[in-house]
Amino acid sequence: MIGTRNASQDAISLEDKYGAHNYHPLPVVLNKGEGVFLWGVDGKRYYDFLSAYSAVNQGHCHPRIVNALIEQAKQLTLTSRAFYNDKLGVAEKYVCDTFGYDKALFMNSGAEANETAIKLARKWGYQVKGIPENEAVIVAVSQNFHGRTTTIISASTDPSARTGFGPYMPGFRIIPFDDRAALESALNDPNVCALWMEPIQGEAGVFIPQPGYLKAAAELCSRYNVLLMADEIQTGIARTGKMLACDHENVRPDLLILGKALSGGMLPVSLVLADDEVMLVIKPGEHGSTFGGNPLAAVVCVEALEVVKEEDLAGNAARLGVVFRQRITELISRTKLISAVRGKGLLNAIVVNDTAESSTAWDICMSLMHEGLLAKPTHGNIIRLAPPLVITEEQLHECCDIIERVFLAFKKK
Ligand code: IF1
Repeated sequence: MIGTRNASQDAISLEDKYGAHNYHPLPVVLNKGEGVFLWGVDGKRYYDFLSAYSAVNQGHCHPRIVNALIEQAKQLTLTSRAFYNDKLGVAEKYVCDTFGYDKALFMNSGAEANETAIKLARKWGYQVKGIPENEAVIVAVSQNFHGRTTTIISASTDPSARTGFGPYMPGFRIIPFDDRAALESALNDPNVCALWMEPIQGEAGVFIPQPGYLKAAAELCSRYNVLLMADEIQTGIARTGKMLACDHENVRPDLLILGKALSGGMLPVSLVLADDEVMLVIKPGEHGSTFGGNPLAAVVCVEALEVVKEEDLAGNAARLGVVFRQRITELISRTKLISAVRGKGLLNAIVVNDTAESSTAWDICMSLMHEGLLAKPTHGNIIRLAPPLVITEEQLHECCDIIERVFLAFKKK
């Protein structure tokens, strides 16, 4: 055991000495993943209740997706878009058919997909809506999270995401999330080209808007000729119990932004889907990326989505999400430490009954870790709980037993 303790400490020390300090990870060093499980270098097995921020909805190292990756990696991984390859068009057709759009633009990170959507919306605003050049406005909502680039954080209301990184990109107007009146007054500005939001706010702490808000937003966008850009990078790919969170209200965004589980956690793949009127405003040479649309990502993306469909991960997430929230609701009646549980499908959060500045949520996650379950607080006192969507009901109950044990035994510091 000494050996593995040193292995853990060595890994942590290496990152501390040679890596940027842009994260504060839980003190666990992992070296293996399979399905809902992760293993530490000491051989301890954990349930993963973060799913790499919903990038491994299909479970860690899903064999079908790994095999697709390996076979393509032996054949051809990257051509750049200077030439065609035999896999990208197949993947573009597959995602257009899957999500119901005319065209797809593959990128790599979620932030890049959001940046792509911003460029498409602005250019559509000038060329189609007739907004005067350089005056396009994109309406975003408070407590948003769309990525870490300097343009994206220009629309952020989170000081930790934006402070110290100015000057900021102009052209964003922030309105309160889940506020219909604010929507109406913002969208009737003729210079507004798009409304940009997550259907459910993940990073903010799993905030679900009032029923009908998304539908109302779509209707107002249609009335004022504004594009609805839905960032489903975290809520998409079956996480909330339907293929897309927008599906819960039958809303079809004008730009659909995907990432994370699009590759089952194998490699960065992101995507913007839109119809021709929007997508074709970008002409050859006006946008791109070295790895965007590479054949390896294209093959992995198709297999990752096939797994979601064939294993009915949305149905599993819907069904087990109800079981999870019932279990935690029962627990609330037995502890003063939880003030709420909320979520949709298997994107859930527990609100710890303490201040955001307290270390209680962190301390609880440390106890969960010792009991074999990995989760991490977001924004102080909120613990996001999002296992891979391949989890079984039996495993979910075992995890709820762990959560229950930890909360009932926990003593605040
Ligand atoms: C970090 C958060 C989650 C996202 C949504 C775009 C992106 C993300 C809705 C950007 C990425 C990740 C980024 C990672 C931690 C994680 C996160 F806490 F930061 F906000 F999930 F909630 N839209 N979220 O959730 O995609 O460029 O990362 O591929 O930056 O700390 P990316």
